[in-house]
Amino acid sequence: MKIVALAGGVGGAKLAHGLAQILPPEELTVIVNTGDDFEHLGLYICPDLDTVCYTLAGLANPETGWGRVGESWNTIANVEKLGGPAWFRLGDQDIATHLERTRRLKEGQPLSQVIRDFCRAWDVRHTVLPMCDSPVRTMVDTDEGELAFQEYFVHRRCEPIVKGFRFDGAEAAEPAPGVREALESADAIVFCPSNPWVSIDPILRVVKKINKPVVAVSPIIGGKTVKGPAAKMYTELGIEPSALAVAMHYRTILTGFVLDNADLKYEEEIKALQVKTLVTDTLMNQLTDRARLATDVLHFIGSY
Ligand code: FO1
Repeated sequence: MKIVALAGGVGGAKLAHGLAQILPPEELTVIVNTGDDFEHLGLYICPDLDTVCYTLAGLANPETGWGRVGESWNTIANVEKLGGPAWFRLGDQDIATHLERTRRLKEGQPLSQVIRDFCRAWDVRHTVLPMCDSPVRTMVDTDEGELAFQEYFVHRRCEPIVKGFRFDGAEAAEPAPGVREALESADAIVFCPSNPWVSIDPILRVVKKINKPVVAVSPIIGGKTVKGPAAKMYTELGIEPSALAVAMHYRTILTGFVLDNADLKYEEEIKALQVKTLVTDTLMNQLTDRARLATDVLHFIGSY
């Protein structure tokens, strides 16, 4: 069964990892949000791509979900000592990724090629694609004005009140090489449990249309997000955060929806949207949970 997974950061990477443990490399393509990318300390940083690649490679920091396992922080500590911007915590091993990516991009290599080469070096055998090669920047409209995504997310710790989002460059962006082909040859598309507003929406804005069955896994469990500000964003936008709100968010393209046992009460309302449902344990606290949830999702798709 050929699957394309759309993913943002940590939650998305976990399910992508689960899918990668079950599907052979030729049956899984992960398309990753690049709206969070930014330039910092002269380096080109792709947090979601790196999180997905490190996770699939078994190199991710298990505590944060982003960055590298066994990391040291000498460089950023010295940047801080010199009075530089140390609010975005770049580890020493991670900096090598940004240095080499920046060098290659400056040479004129497209991001998709850089990621393909990095995946080969890290022994990631499934295909990981950026949503596009041209820069797209997620901008967060807040009560304190418009903020670049990492400024809002990391520097301001998601404190400003969200009023909306803009994906600068998304309309004009062409999907990266391989993205359209993967979507066309897929049996189904899985929206990983990533933030609908700032992880999945930017990808959808770039790929523009999907003509395949779409199964989304809710990133909201019991009204809360496991990690990140999705629930806070729903509240600030005047929508009660819930699995139902996520299903409503995707309703025009959704064929199936996976929600947690804790949200069973929403199943009938989601079914009423003409969406098939799977109610299961969606928390991925342990490594083994990833393959378990991926198996559930694939069985659900297979039962269509
Ligand atoms: N997230 C943080 O909350 N604080 C950080 O200092 C931070 C550093 C960082 C460095 C490299 C990287 O690839 C990711 C990093 N992240 C950090 C995570 C990242 O900014 C967000 O999780 C995503 O952009 C949202 O998906």
